[in-house]
Amino acid sequence: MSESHGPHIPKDGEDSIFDKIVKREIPSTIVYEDDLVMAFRDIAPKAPTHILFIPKNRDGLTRMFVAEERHKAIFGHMLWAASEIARREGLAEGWRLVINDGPNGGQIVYHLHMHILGGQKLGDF
Ligand code: IU
Repeated sequence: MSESHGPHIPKDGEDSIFDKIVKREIPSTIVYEDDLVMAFRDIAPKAPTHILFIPKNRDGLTRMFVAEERHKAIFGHMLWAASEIARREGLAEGWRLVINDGPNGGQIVYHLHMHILGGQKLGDF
């Protein structure tokens, strides 16, 4: 990470950090990929299993708050992908799906993504 602090907000027409991961310009440990989504291990894991997954085509989805009608299908697909990734990771004991949205939600990277957290009993919040 070049700038580890502060939000990573791609400018119009520029790649986000996660776009660069999709293009394999930044290395990552990919755990799942299909036509629409890519999942990879978080570089600073907050649980034994910590996976991020993203729409490969950001299509304006910097954050959940700006979602439009046309994004309904990708949200449905991402929830299905979450269940598939959880099964592949052996998270039968339970896990958590998290979306941090906007400054108060603690969002750092402005390319919509979901976190899968598991591998231990997770704390209350
Ligand atoms: P957030 O939901 O925007 O707060 O989460 C961003 C996550 O992306 C955070 O857990 C980082 O550790 C993670 N991450 C990463 O895995 N690889 C990167 O190059 C960058 C952030 I920048």
